[in-house]
Amino acid sequence: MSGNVLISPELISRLEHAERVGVFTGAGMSAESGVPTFRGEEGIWKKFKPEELANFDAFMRNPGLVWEWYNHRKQLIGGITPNAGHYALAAMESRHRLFSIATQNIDNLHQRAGSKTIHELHGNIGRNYCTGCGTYYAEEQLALLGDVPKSNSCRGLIRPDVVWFGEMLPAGEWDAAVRAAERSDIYFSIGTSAVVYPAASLPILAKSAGAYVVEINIERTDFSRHADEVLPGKSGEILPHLLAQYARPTISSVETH
Ligand code: BJW
Repeated sequence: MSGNVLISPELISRLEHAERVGVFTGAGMSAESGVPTFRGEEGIWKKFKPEELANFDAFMRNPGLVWEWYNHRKQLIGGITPNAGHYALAAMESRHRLFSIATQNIDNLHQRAGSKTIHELHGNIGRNYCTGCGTYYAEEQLALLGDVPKSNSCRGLIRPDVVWFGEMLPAGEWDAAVRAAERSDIYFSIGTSAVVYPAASLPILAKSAGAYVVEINIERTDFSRHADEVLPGKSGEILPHLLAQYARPTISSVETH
């Protein structure tokens, strides 16, 4: 329970004075909204094989299977809403001069909760593009193109705009996330097992650049021992509790890192 989590007076005081706050989120952030995480007993990778679903070669070998999986997840994500943790982060944004979220999640829930500065490291399940000509296709257009959609112009396979294993992260989003990590006074690592690179290097980067780094997770992770403070528990409970603990006037225009 969040009520039992000890948030240090140091963290509260730091938040009250922090100009630059960076946040890094993973699947656990959306777990309380009903999005399954990847690892752990109930994780996606217990039921499905990443090597069959989350890399480009697998997609080219069996696009129907990969699309079936993404359509299932699109449907699931379409039927859920952001949780109290997403809303707390959105509210925190207006309290600090520089505030940004680097998310590994593709579910759009930070956007839907009202967060403005978001760096999507692993793409977004709501976008799709052609592997041949690069044309982007909206969801409504995709619905008209069948189970294995192909581009109208070049007949190339259309794929979800997500980052699979072995693929580079979008350069602009990555560079912005690195900049934010390097410039933060406080950096949060929330709901991620911190095992997938290069994303998992962000909290380490923030720490080496001098940030006070806080982890929020229901379990200990590879990163826990590097954190200045670990808040054990659910992000949907801890973040609203944290927000209620510190007072800072809201700032009408927030700059990005
Ligand atoms: C809660 C909670 C609650 C639960 N509250 N907490 C060998 C060969 C090839 C590549 C590699 C290799 N070795 C290393 C690599 C690199 C590879 C990598 O890191 N692999 C490791 C797994 C070994 N990385 C890549 O390939 C990346 N690209 C890259 O490196 O490019 C350079 C390169 C180019 C060419 C060749 C090689 C390198 C790309 C990584 C892309 C990851 N893609 C996915 C799928 C995205 C699309 C989709 O969703 O369909 O991204 S995989 C999956 O893992 C997804 C996630 O974003 C990512 C991270 O997972 P996350 O978010 O941390 O989730 P979980 O489930 O792991 O953790 C959830 C946490 O929440 C847990 O800790 C819970 O305790 C906690 N929790 N409820 C708080 N309520």
